[in-house]
Amino acid sequence: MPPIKRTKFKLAPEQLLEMYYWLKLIRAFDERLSVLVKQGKVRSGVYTGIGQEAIIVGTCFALRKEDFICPLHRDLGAFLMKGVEPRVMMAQMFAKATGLSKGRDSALHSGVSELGIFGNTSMLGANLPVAAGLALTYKIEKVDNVVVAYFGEGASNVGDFHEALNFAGVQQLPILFVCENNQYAYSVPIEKSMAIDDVADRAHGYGFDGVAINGNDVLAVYQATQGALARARGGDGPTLIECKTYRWHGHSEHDKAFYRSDEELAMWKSRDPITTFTTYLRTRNVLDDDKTKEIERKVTAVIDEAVEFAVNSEDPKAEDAVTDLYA
Ligand SMILES: Cc1ncc(C[n+]2csc(CCOP(=O)(O)OP(=O)(O)O)c2C)c(N)n1
Repeated sequence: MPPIKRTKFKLAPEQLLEMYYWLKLIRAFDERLSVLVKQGKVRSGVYTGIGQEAIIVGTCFALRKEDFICPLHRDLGAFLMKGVEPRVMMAQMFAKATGLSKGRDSALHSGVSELGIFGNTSMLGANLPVAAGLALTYKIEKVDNVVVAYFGEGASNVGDFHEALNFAGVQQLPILFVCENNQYAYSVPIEKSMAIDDVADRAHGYGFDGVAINGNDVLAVYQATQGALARARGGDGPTLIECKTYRWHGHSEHDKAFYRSDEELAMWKSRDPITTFTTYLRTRNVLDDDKTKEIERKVTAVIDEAVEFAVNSEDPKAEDAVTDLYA
């Protein structure tokens, strides 16, 4: 292979390839789920994040194990990057006894506290005040961990969002608010729900920085996250990073997304975060055909194994429904 050209942010070629692997794995996980749901094998609503992978990879890649994330319905990839095994995540979507919540929720609300993953609730924005509370704990305990809370641009119109940002700004909390602005809240386009262009501007009203970036550029997301994390760890409070992106599929797999045009989808597909990053890696000689094949083979093997595990796992037993309950 020709010599590797200097790459951004002092990331070693191995780290860039690791990012590439995660992008491919998360895409493949969602794509497989999309097929499985149509085959009637998935017992959960499926809200794929296809097209938005750079946000999860760029943010999670910058985290320490101790940092906490509060992911959304579209962020299964964040679970994987934080350390949930793909087979366990798949079993979760199949509502099997081997899944994270042992088949006892609708699959999208489980958390894993040992891995720093907060279980989200269905109410949009409701995770944000909880995330701020978690960040307050870090401040009180004087540890330099950070909380990363994800939300959609739709959720930024909900009261909880504003309360959480206000509190985080007043308390200078170590928290990073990551907006995955995929242009639609279900069928509602952003211009019908907001009178401003950038969700990022909302941070200024609460006394901290908000930046709007290309959410399809994994390195831009990584760079913005690194800066925000350094400020949070150093006691300089929160940051809002708005990542402009697009979801390729409907809101969920049962939504055909007739409310948007083919041209719009095609335009955003031309900005595919994986294709863009592939070009970057190839022009710098970090990635070649052999490496691509090797990574693709690995991804397929991981997903195949995950599906096999989920298919062959036991269903939950009725009598176990009352275990693990809090009094
Ligand atoms: C408070 C509240 N209102 C409405 C809903 C119904 N709902 C679920 S997802 C969704 C759209 C969310 O859009 P956004 O926050 O932009 O995230 P995205 O799904 O686009 O990633 C809506 C309206 C809800 N879950 N909670």
